[in-house]
Amino acid sequence: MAAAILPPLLALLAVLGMAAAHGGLANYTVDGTWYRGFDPSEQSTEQIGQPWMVQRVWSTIDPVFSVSSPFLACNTPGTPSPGMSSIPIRVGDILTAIYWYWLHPVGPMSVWLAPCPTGSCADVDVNQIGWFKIWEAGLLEGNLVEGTWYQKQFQKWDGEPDEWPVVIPRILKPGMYLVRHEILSIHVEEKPQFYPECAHLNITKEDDNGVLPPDGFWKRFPGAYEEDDPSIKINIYAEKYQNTTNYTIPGGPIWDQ
Ligand SMILES: [Cu+2]
Repeated sequence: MAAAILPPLLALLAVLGMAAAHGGLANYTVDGTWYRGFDPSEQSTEQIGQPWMVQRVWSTIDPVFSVSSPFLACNTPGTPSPGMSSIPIRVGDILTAIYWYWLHPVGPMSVWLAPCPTGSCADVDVNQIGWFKIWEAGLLEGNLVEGTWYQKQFQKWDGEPDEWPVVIPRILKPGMYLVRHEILSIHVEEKPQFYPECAHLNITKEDDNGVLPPDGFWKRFPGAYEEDDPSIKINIYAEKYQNTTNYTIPGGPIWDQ
């Protein structure tokens, strides 16, 4: 019975902006293989330095609130774990991000890639590299408050993992990349919550004919977002939004080749 009662209660708390619990990206899967991410609730000494680690370190489940924070890139601190590995994946494959009991219902989600310039992501400063967006989803139907966002739709609440699948672009140049998953939750009035996590990818391709996006798709974190963007600093409960059924996802266009 408890399990049946808990989800609506948490959903209600989330809508009221009172929920203390946040979260993040726990695991990745590719073609049935699971990769473990960092877990802020576990001892960091048992995770940092482990060869199986594929995700950058994030020490708190709390959101990033500022578009100018250096931690907007890959959470706090977003540093690499020494000796960490990368997720092997081919262009055209599906990378699935796994969350457990994601709680917030409102706001857009996006996935970004950044090529690691030296051929290794180990020493990359996530604030200094160029990122491009390969996927996004926002409001699917209805109005901003009561409508269905992808952020709500991907939640399961039955013990099954919340799955967020994204295809690696088929024409992408192979190489070492950082992947950045971001959930932006906007259920609190004019107080956006960013939940970014990053992992290392080793993207392969049968030939070397891949490309990178042209100018106009490249962004920095911080830098990709404006503080006063009406899609970010927003009060979704305002009367003017009562009948609004469209929402512009911030961060510019996706490169969806
Ligand atoms: Cu939260």
